[in-house]
Amino acid sequence: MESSGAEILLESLMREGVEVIFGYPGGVITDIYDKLPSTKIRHVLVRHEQAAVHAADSYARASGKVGVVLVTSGPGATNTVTGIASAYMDSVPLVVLTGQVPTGVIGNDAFQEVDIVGITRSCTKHNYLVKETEKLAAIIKEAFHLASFGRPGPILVDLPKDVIARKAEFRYPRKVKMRSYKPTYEAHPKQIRKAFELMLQAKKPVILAGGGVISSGAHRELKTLAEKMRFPVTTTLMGLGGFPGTHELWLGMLGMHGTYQANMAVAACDLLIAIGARFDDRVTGKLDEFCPDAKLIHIDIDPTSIKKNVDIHVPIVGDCRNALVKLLNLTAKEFKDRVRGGASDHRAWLRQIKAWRETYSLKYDQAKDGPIKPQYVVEEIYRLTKGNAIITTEVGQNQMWAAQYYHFTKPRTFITSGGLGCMGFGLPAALGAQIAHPKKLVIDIAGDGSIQMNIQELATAVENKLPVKVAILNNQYLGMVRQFQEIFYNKRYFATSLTGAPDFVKLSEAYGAVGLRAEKPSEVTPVLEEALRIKRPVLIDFRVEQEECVYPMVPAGAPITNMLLA
Ligand SMILES: Cc1ncc(C[n+]2csc(CCOP(=O)(O)OP(=O)(O)O)c2C)c(N)n1
Repeated sequence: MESSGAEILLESLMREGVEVIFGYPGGVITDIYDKLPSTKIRHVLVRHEQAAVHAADSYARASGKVGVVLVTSGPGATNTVTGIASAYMDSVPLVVLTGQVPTGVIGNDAFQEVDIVGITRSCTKHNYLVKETEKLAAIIKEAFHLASFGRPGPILVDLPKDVIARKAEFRYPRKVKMRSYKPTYEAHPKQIRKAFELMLQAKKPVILAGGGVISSGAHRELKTLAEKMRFPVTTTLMGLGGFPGTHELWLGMLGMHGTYQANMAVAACDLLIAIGARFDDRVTGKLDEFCPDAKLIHIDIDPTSIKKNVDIHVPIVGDCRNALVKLLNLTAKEFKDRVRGGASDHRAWLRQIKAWRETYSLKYDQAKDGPIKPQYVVEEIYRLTKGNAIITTEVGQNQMWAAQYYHFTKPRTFITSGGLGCMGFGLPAALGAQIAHPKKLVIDIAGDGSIQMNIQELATAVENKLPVKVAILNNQYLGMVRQFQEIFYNKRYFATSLTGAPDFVKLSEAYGAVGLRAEKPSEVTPVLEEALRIKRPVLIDFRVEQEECVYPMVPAGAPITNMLLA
């Protein structure tokens, strides 16, 4: 029996175990929407396609599954581009399904036609224009495989209207046949041995963990290795949660807004073991002064990521978890006689780190009667949730304060747009995470600028009964840019003041959510407690100190030891 392209698509998605689609309908995909209610797949109707992608992205990060998006052609498709680029930069597995005009009129400037395959070529891991209904099932199978296999990333599948409408035999392939894409999962034993020897010789070692530790599920192995070797650990923004933020070997985050001890340790180390991190400029600062005396080991599933930005002494291509398991096997076998025998004695180094730690680079004063400090709000959120919430963020100071003052101890609990840094991410991301974990507490730590980029998703939260909390650190500025203007442009503030913002409490109520406000330090805790009691979406407007800055701060392009401390 033959099925329509729409039926083939939906059946294929079910075979892939898809439970939820974040989407927005339109003319060319009405056939799919017509059939969607008769499947077991849940559809979440967002209010903007960009939000659909962020929500699916966050669902993927929180659950470890592939996120799925369905949108129409033309404007529906172009609205997804920011979300796709963000997922691409952060290596998140997504399948984005876009509608397309009928194959016969592609290239004719048909109504709502856009070359989305061309547009997204550089920000997808791969993309497809499906020309024949017969090939649809195999392409969907391949898309899901590609999204999560090797280095994860977004895959776009463009679906012309006639391909969706036409009928074909449904045959779902059992296996993916691809000759060209064969990522190396198994880390090479010789390279592992070389890395291990360097680890034994190191007097000043540091481990740098990135998002790859989380996506490969290597956090337990990382902790065991660090503890066995007594190596201090720092992470990138994307790596937060990959190592417990309360551990004695934890240095704090590295980079532009990293801690004093993390930046000093990396600059002075003689061995840096980078695991699933890609040496972004926000992490390295000035490249030629980035750990100049160190040997570098780099473990990454993506060979093109190795040696891209920095020179590496021991490259290890493979899955982070696989490589760490192999390293642990060596330490287990040779641990007693060599590690304990003093081959890896770096006690002086750990003492040095302790001394750096005493600089307390993460500090602020909350005056009793002064304005609310944004850092205090984040610390209170941490204290009241006991570190058990999933935190999403917008972009800017709010994102950095969340990263610095909420101590993440578990993977997949900090969800942020790291590589692209796109404002408007946090609220839709909170929805995606809440759908992945209905019983968990999900909080979006937001800025008053960013939240206005996708605030319409409060409607999605209310409609879908997603009890997310939004904590706006409302400084009435595009704070991070204002901070740049304060420090580097002699306070010449321009286009960063956010006067004319709505009354967030009323706006929240208008959407049918709860709105709360705190204007004094004494109100922070009671308002948060109230928000946590309410089992509905709540938005809290924290009126915080307007000109607070994020410290430490390394000026862009400077070496990471060049920290402004307050
Ligand atoms: C889509 C987008 N546009 C512009 C920027 C540049 N940008 C980075 S941070 C920032 C300010 C963010 O302000 P707000 O959301 O109020 O957060 P705050 O820094 O005050 O916490 C801007 C404009 C961006 N990252 N993303």
